[in-house]
Amino acid sequence: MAGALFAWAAVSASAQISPTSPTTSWRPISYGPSNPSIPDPFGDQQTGSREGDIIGNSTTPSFYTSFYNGGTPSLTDGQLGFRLRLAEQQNPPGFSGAAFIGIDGNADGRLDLFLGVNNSGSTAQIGIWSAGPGLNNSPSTTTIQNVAGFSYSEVGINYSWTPVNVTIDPTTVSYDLDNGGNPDYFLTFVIPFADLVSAFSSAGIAGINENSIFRYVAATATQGNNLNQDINGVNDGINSNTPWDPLGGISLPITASGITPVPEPSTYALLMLGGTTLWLLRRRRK
Ligand SMILES: [Ca+2]
Ligand SMILES: [Ca+2]
Ligand SMILES: [Ca+2]
Ligand SMILES: [Ca+2]
Repeated sequence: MAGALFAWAAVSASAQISPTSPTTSWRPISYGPSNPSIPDPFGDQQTGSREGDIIGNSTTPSFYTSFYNGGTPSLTDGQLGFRLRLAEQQNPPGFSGAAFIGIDGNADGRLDLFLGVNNSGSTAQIGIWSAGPGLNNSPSTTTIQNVAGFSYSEVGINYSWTPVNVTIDPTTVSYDLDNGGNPDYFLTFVIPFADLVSAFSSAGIAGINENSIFRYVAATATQGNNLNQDINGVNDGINSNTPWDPLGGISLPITASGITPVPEPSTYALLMLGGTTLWLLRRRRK
């Protein structure tokens, strides 16, 4: 697979990630050939305020990643960051909900771990949570452990809640994409990559490194143990039992370091077709 990778100009790989750095040093995470910029409609959050409404359209990404390789030959150190575009800030100031990035790290369609921010309880934290006992292959089967395996205080070097302006998003065409009358906000967080590798190992997935191929689900929540607010790439769908892939709620494969793998087109088409066919067969049998 490594030979099939093409090098992406990794603008952010050589410097520590700054949570307030401009979007030009972040990579949009793609959900499909027709959705290169990961749109998500505004106003489709199922509960809670518009502070948890993920927004993006065909020219303005809703979801970004950034990777720093640690400046060493090791493939398991450095930092991994994520950024979501949300519709607005509501009182009180600061991000008051939760946001999770679910990762399928072994290509079986099931989310294995969740990275994210949980400001919904008494202690605001960035964390890595194990998946719970559910199937974790669709919104309605997703479960998240209550207690984080790794947690971090939110400080300037790993967290930012910043209104969208010309400094942080120099290329945007609108600072208020949802036309709600209030500036959009970026929620950005960064975790040590070695802790993610360790969490995967604890989840029974060994050998994860910066070249491992992930697929991401991004969602907001009003509480820490499920995805009950807004799923990126999907209009509504919070209670759906449609698997992530046919639902459109999971990214295309991307390495931890932010490179898009290029599989043999025929292989990839077969994989996609296989997953969808299985799902259709299963539905028909009900
Ligand atoms: Ca939305
Ligand atoms: Ca998995
Ligand atoms: Ca807005
Ligand atoms: Ca959505």
